[in-house]
Parts: sequence; structure tokens; C-alpha cells
Amino acid sequence: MTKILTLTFIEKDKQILLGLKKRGFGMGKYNGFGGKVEPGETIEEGAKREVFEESNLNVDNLKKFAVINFSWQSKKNPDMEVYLFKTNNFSGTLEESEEMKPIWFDQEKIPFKKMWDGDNYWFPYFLNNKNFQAKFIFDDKDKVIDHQITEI
Ligand code: 6OG
Repeated sequence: MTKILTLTFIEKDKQILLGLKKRGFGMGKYNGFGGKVEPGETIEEGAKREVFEESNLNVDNLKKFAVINFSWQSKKNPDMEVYLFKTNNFSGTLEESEEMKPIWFDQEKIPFKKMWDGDNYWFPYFLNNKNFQAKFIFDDKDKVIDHQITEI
């Protein structure tokens, strides 16, 4: 069964808010904020809830810019369908959570070496304001072994 997840990026001027994941899936990597969509909530509601839980910020005017399917050749993780949102509309006080340590990065200084391998491929589309659909297949060491990105 495919898991439905969200991933939200908050933008301010030429900066992007990323969080260092402190536990669980993707621990030690920087990423946007997100997680599983819960029964009874829309994908967008799930996205907002996850941002609040992980950063203490309230976000609005989320713009969906991509859907990415992630899978692992060995099936060591479930297949995932991730809905990616961006917004520059946020309020509240940024706070570290048990799950995430948030840090603003300049667009030119995204820490790709400490991020998911797939991000190397699709982040340029995001930074250039392209909407896209993508698929990634990873090996057991979480390296991309196949991918496909289509602008939409
Ligand atoms: P929790 O399991 O912590 O949600 N996610 C990925 N993000 C990137 N950049 N690359 C991937 O490549 C990812 N796979 C999953 C979706 C996991 C969070 O991590 C994202 C969710 O926001 C494999 O609840």
C-alpha cells in the first residue's frame, strides 16, 4: 500500500526553511516539513498540521508544486506518494521541536550533502519555480538508481 505524505517548504526572500530531522525516517537529513496525512483530513490540512507540529509556525496559501513517488528496489520502505507545497505566508514563532531543528538557508546554500539523494535531482525544478511530477527508485543505501521528472 502506498503511503500518502506531505512535504512543505517555507520561503522568505531568497531563503528556504529546512529542518534537521532529529528522529525516525530520514534522521540526520535536512528536509522540508511534513508527514503522513491522517484519516479525515485533506492533504492540505495534513500539510499545515505537520508544519505546525514540527516548527510551531502557522502556514497558509500553500501552493502545490509537485507530486513525487518514492520507492525502494528492495521494498525496505513502503512506496510513498509525497505532495509538495510551498508558501511564503507564515506566522508565529519558529521553534525547534522534538522532530525537527529548523534553519533558514540561502537558496544558493542548500545543504544537498545532508539531504535525500533524490533532492539533488528535483530541487533545481523547485528553485526555478517549475511544477513537476517525478518518480525515484532507491537502492538499499538510499542512492537513486532510477528517476523520471516531468514538468507539468
Ligand atoms: P514521517 O515519516 O517523518 O514523514 N520524504 C522525503 N523527502 C525527501 N526530500 N526525499 C525523500 O526521498 C523522502 N521520502 C519521504 C515525506 C517523512 C517525511 O519525509 C518526506 C515526509 O515529509 C526518499 O512522518
